[in-house]
Amino acid sequence: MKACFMGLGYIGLPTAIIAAKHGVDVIGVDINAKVVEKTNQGILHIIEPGMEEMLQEVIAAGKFKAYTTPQECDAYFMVVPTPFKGDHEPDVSYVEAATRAVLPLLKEGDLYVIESTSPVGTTEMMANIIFTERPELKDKIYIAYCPERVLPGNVIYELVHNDRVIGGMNPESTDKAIEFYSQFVQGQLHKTNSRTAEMCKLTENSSRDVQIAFANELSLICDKAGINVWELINLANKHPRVNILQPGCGVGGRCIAVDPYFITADYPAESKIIATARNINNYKSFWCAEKVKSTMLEYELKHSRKPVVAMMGLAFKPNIDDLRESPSKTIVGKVMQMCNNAEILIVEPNVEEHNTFKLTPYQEAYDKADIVVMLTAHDQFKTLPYDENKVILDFCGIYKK
Ligand code: SAJ
Repeated sequence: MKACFMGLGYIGLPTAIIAAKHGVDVIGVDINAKVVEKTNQGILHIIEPGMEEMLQEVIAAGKFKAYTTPQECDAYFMVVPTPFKGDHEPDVSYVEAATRAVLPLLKEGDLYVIESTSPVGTTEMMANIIFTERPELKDKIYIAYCPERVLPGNVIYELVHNDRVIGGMNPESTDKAIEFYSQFVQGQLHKTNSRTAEMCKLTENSSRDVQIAFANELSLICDKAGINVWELINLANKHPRVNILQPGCGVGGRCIAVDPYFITADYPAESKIIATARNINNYKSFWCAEKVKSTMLEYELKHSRKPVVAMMGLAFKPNIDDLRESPSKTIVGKVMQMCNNAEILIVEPNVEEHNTFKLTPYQEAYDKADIVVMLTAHDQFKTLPYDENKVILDFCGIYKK
């Protein structure tokens, strides 16, 4: 079987490489010519441990080649971004463009799969486009939705070992897609229909967002009540049926802070908790920035001089260098705007240079600072002893009990 992956990003490229590694003849397609060129040279344009070696292996074995346009294959996978436009309305135009690009190549017996996170009904919508343009293919090709659910940084393991949900437009399509994925997935492949599979992906990330919002709400209550939220959650989680997540300075990344909007945009009247959770998690970043501001003012009043402030961590979660959609970055931006000439030291030990922020090594920043703001729980920060002489705003539980 020859497979064509449309989109060589954080998910498309690793999936294409792993399929090739398991014996599938793979064509990788990206509209960005630089990405295609780099990929064919064996250079990984994303950060993913172990993946570059595997890319070089599958290129050398003649199992993988990247192009800027799709080539004729037996199976086509849409793994392109689904961002949002306007007021958090999902934008499926990339999925549609990728679908239209493979349309002329489709033939009887082919498999067409969408992996991109998509609003409910997208697979049906694309099937409609396919059959309108190519009516002779009606009931002659297999169409399914199969969302990815891997954690960046652990993709090689998770792509192979995680269970997957596969929803076809009909049972034959589900079976055909399962046949393909079972070539490299060792986790269980669960059968359903396309709408349920689409909703399942949105549900997974919304569930996490709602649970994080609960923890963030607790952190606001505890701040007012004079309770250590980390100790509280730790104690509450001793109950055998309670499992509260950790508060932080907001929710970042491309998935958890985005996917819930795919539900709220289409079902606004019904998705009250999901919408409120989004608002709470967004509000938490705003609250953190305000807290830094008021702490700086208090310091200035007390000491008659402006404090030196260390902002610790720009990445959207611990121990990664990914700053996309990072709440810490937003908070740092807000604090810089309102800092009133105070010295702000910005720290991100996983990044060498940043185009907007001047970075300071973490130990130096910590030593110099009067106010230390812990934004991302990087391991390096956990080595810094709690200094009673500094004001420490620990938004991510570096010093949790
Ligand atoms: N966060 C908290 N408190 C917590 C856990 C996380 O504030 O207790 C914050 C993090 O700091 C970060 C954000 O949430 O800002 C998201 O981090 P994450 O590790 O929860 O998720 P992602 O975005 O790296 O990956 C998620 C995963 N989804 C789930 O765990 C349900 C991953 O499996 C998905 O494949 C991915 O989204 C995706 O592509 O959808």
